[in-house]
Parts: sequence; C-alpha cells; structure tokens
Amino acid sequence: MQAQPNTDAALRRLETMQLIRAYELALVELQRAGAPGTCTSVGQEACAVGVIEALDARDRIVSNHRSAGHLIARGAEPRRLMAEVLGRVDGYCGGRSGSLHISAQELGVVLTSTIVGGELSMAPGVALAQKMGKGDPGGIVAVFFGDGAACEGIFHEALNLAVLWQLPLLFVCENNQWQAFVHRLETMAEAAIADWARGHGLMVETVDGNDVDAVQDAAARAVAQIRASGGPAFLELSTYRQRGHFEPDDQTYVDPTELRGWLRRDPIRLYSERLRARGLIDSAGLTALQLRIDASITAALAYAQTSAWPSPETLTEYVYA
Ligand SMILES: Cc1ncc(C[n+]2csc(CCOP(=O)(O)OP(=O)(O)O)c2C)c(N)n1
Ligand SMILES: [Mg+2]
Repeated sequence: MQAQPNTDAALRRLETMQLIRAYELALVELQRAGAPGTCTSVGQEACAVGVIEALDARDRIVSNHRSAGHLIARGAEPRRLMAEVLGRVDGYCGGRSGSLHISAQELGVVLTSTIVGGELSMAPGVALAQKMGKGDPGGIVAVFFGDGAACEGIFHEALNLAVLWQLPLLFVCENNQWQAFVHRLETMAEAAIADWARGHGLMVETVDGNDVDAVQDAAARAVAQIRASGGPAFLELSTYRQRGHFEPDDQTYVDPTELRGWLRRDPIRLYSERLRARGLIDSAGLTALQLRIDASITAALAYAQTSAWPSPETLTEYVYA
C-alpha cells in the first residue's frame, strides 16, 4: 500500500506542482509577447516533483528540453529562470541558454540537453564520474528523458553500459504519449518502454506519472536500491503532454477525446482532490495558495524584466574554443 506523506510534505508537493504550472504558463504568455520559445511540461508536474523529492543534495540531475519542472522541483528560483529565458545576467547561465539549455551547477542540474537522446548519452558519463569519486560521496544521478528518446538506439547503449558498469543511475522515462507531433503508438512496436528496459536486467517499475505520491514512493524505492547496490534502476512514468510540443502549437493533430480523458486526470487536480478528501486543505486554502503563487510569479517576472543585459565585452566568455 502507498505510504501517505505527512501534512507538510503533501502540501509542499501540491505547492511545487502549482508553482511549476504557473511558471510555465507565464512563460507561454512571455513567448506570445516575443520572448524565446519554450516547451512546457504542463500535465507532467507530478513526475518532476515525485522523483526529485526522492533525491538529496549529493545527487546530480541530467534533464531534457522539458526541464522547467525538474529545475523548480530541485529548488530553482523562478525569477532566475525567467531572467535566463529573457537573456539577462541574473539568469542561471548568465542569460546565455534560453529556456532549452539551462544548467544550474549549484543545484546539481548538470545539463539540459535539447538533442533528443543527448541526455541519455551524457548521463552514464556523469554517473561514472560519480562512481569514480569525482562527485559528492554516495551521490547518484537521475536522468529524465521522453518516450521519443527511448525509441533511439542510444537508449539501449546507455542502459547496457549502466548495467555492465553498475553505474548509480536512475533512468526516468516520462512517457507523455507524444514525440513532437507524432503519437507514440505510431513509433513503438512494444506497448511499454519498461519492457524494453527489462531486457537489460535492472530494477524496473511502471508508475502512474500523474499521481505524485505514487511517483514519489516508486522513486524512493528505486533510489534506495541504487544506493544499496551501486547499480542502476528504471522508472517509466505514464503521463500526458497537455499542451503542444512547443509554443505556440494549435494541437490540431491531437485526438480531443484522449486529451479530455487525461485532463480529467490532471495531476494537480487529482492531488488537490486527494488533499481535500484528507482534510489537509479546503477551497479557501486552495484559493489562497493560488493567489500566493500567482503573486510570486508576478514578482519573478518583474525581477527578470529589470535584470541587466550581459555586457557586450563578455560575449566570448564561457565559450569553449
Ligand atoms: C536528435 C534530435 N532529433 C529530433 C529533434 C527534434 N525534437 C525535439 S523534441 C522531439 C520529441 C521528443 O519526444 P520525447 O523524447 O518523447 O520528449 P517529449 O518532447 O515528449 O518530452 C523531437 C523530435 C531533436 N531535438 N533532436
Ligand atoms: Mg514524449
């Protein structure tokens, strides 16, 4: 049976999911006003929040083009993320990365890969460094990737090396049913990505990726297994990309019945209902929470918009040559 989180942990899960949602919807508005494009993780917030809560400060994260949830769940400040997207000096990468390449060394977020599968090619290296004692003692690595990345050959190469070399690596596949504008049923012969992973001989779990408590439980089990054995583990989180591949995207290629079905299982809606049923929050509490989050995003935006531009003299800094 699933463990029930205590009140503080449960409310924190809800708040973090809502913060991710509000941040990404604010980015969509910014993009409409001319800011660089973004790929949101709307609908997938429970995956980020559940998995990252199972990690600790020693651990490292390798992410992909839908990284905002991973970053915020890890403690990234929305105001510095927004500053980054707007190209300002106060951003996590000094304004050089846009929304798609953010890394935040101080949070252990090593890399955001926009090359699909790039995250899977890098993560075993980060985990090998960890195993060779280059990171914090006892630390593990979590790599987030999509079902599309799982259809690439690098998926099997990464799994094979991780098992062969017994790397402390948590594979987190956010199966959101979409691979850009193609439904996964058009690209996959196997019904589940977990079945591909199982063939490599490691601990594999399939989880309802819209249930933050279930994700957190499974992630905690997988992390414990990795820390105890030193070897890898695999989670397939079944979820749904509610918005388009990027912004703007009219989603005319999406089956409206499928979308409606998943919207009824929206992770924030499900969790709000669960916490209400447990008596941990009521309508007034939910409204107050939303207002607080909205105010924090408004403040973050004001911070980002008044942050300075990088000076032209620094143009060639941080460029590898
Ligand atoms: C190597 C490579 N091929 C194609 C693309 C274009 N592209 C960007 S995201 C994406 C879909 C990836 O699907 P998935 O891995 O399921 O991640 P999701 O977008 O669903 O989170 C594609 C094809 C790319 N960035 N890199
Ligand atoms: Mg996908």
